[in-house]
Amino acid sequence: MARVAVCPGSFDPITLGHLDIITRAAKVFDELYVVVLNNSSKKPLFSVEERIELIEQVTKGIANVKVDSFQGLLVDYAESVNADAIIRGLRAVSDFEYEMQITSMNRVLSDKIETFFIMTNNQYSFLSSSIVKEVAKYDGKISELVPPEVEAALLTKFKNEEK
Ligand code: COD
Repeated sequence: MARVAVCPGSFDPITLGHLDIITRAAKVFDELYVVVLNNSSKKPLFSVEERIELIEQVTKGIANVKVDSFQGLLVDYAESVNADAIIRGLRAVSDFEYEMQITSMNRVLSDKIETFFIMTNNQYSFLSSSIVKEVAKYDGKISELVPPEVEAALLTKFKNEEK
């Protein structure tokens, strides 16, 4: 039986830290759905369509990854694709409390899906979409933080915002 996992996030935009988690999870599961969801505590810079396009571009070399979006609860999406697992990344102790809260909530909502955590690669332990946006906004160097497609999209976004 095929093992299916969902890797959910805001991905605003996708970073090398996200891509590392996706690449590693895709080696363990037969199918991996990378899904853009709404995090009500964040105001996104990129539209859902833009985020999906960037994820598709940077994961095109990973055959078992599918990219999608969903308006609603993560567990409802996970059940709709018959997922066995939710994959989340952990960077530091500071992630733990939030991750524990959403994992516990998801378990209350559905007891069919297990959440698995993949520890960040040390190289990306400081990396977040918010930090990347902050650096890009003030013309800092982001080429070691995001794939080239994302770097280009960020440059265009902030150039257009200046106009
Ligand atoms: N290294 C390793 N992992 C990383 C790194 C890095 N450098 N950067 C990010 N990650 C991990 C994060 O820890 C996370 O696991 C994943 O990558 C995605 O990160 P983000 O920041 O893009 O996504 P979040 O945390 O904003 O996603 C939150 C959701 C959108 C999944 C959540 O809000 C949600 O499930 N929303 C739908 C509504 C719902 O179901 N709510 C009930 C549960 S609270």
